[in-house]
Amino acid sequence: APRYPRYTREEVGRHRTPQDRVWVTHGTDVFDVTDFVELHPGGADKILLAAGGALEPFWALYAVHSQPHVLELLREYKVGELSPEEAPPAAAATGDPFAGDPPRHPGLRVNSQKPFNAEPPAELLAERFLTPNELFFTRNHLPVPAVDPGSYRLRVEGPGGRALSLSLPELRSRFPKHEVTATLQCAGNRRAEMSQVRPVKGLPWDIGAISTARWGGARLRDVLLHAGFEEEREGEWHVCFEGLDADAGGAPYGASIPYGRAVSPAADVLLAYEMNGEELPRDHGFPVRVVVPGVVGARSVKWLRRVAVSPAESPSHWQQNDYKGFSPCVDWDTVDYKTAPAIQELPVQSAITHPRPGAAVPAGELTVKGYAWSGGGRPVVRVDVSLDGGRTWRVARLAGERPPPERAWAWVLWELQAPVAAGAELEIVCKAVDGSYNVQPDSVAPIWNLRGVLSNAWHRVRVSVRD
Ligand code: HEM
Ligand code: MTE
Ligand code: MO
Repeated sequence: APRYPRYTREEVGRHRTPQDRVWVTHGTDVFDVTDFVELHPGGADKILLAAGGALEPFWALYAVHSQPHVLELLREYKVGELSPEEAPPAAAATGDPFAGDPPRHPGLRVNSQKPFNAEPPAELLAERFLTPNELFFTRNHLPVPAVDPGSYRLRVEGPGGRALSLSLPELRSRFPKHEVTATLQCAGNRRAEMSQVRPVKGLPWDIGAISTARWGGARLRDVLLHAGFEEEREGEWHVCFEGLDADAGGAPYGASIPYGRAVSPAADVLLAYEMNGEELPRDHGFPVRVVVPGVVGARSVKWLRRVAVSPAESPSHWQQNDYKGFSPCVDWDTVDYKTAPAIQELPVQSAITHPRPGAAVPAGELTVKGYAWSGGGRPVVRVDVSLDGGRTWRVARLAGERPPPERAWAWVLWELQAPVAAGAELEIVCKAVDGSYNVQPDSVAPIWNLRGVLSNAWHRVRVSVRD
């Protein structure tokens, strides 16, 4: 007879809170770590992210756990083993266009499974300057295409240049590898706050539809110049991108950027094949994606199949009829997408990642943490934090080095320490200022829009201080 009771993964999954007991698995062992949660050196909030499931995907992000004393400690909490019949889940039913999607990190907060849309939990979002690939937010409109890197070709074409068809080895060897650290943000980041004012159409992103990576690839500029396109062109020109993901009618995901940005050496636009030193993960565009620093995520087309120079913007739905901003007075009966420009550079943004709304924080020294970023390469020059709803302010400490002027493509992480008294109710607020002295609006209602994009009002988090 086994020394320990046997459990299924489903049974383990019912233990996710201290009330229901906190269970985790490691290998085939099951642990009840409820009594360790408050003792965890990395914090109770982090350990709870793994509650009800496997520790390995989280420990893979924090090497501090690969020490013998951590496993020894864990062993004390063993309560069972996984049933031997616990096989990996059966392959998804055929006919499901999403059946070929890649596996994902269990820590992601999923806003939609099919297509897959997910954000890192706020507890991990700004822990590191570079977001680990497994936690980088994912915004897919369609199933993830399965691309054979051997037969992959990138087509480049349009009037004024030679047509190219580049294999992956050609893209890697013919053009110098250029590396850029850039933040991508979805136009819908923080949409959930906008829906609280009035319902909007779209995924209810919290504050995590933003992430930062070090991207490596060929400069789009180098590829265009190699194809013979001139640096200066008369008239209006755009560079259109198409993905290998297509809707039921065969229309690919597409977007475009102005020609000037595409060829500018200062704009750092990449055809990226690397993300944080690894090959691009499937969810983020394997084998090649566009990265347009300082510009809304929607233009950084993944699974890139075609680059076309054109006198018109991309005809794609996502360029023409989505990702545009409107007045709060415009509704679904009156909206005319032709009247608004496509979003390119994004406005200044910031959010509080710690503490979380509704938290009860200990009295004494409170640490408030968050991120701030602005579009167009504008640096964040200051982040103001208030603990009393915006009546009084302090200046947060910005972490990291000063970015090159006009090329501040990456977010800054910031922190503020302040004493807080037992029993107090705090409304923590943050707002950032960029290099053009652009500021965030103080409230959501005046920037409300029917698609819930460009949501960048002061971020407000209410917490209480424990007695
Ligand atoms: C640190 C145990 C789950 C994040 C530690 C340390 C131990 C530990 C013993 C201190 C290691 C040292 O400094 O030598 C455990 C156990 C877990 C667990 C037994 C599960 C039962 C998690 C999870 C996360 C996490 C799920 C993240 C999502 C961290 C972090 C630290 C840490 C960030 C470093 C804290 C610091 O040095 O400031 N953990 N951990 N842990 N853990 Fe965990
Ligand atoms: N490219 C393709 N081919 N298909 C897509 O659905 N989504 C876009 C953009 N590129 C998308 C795409 C949107 S709206 C965003 S915000 C970013 O990819 C997200 O990139 P990520 O999933 O790597 O975070
Ligand atoms: Mo997006």
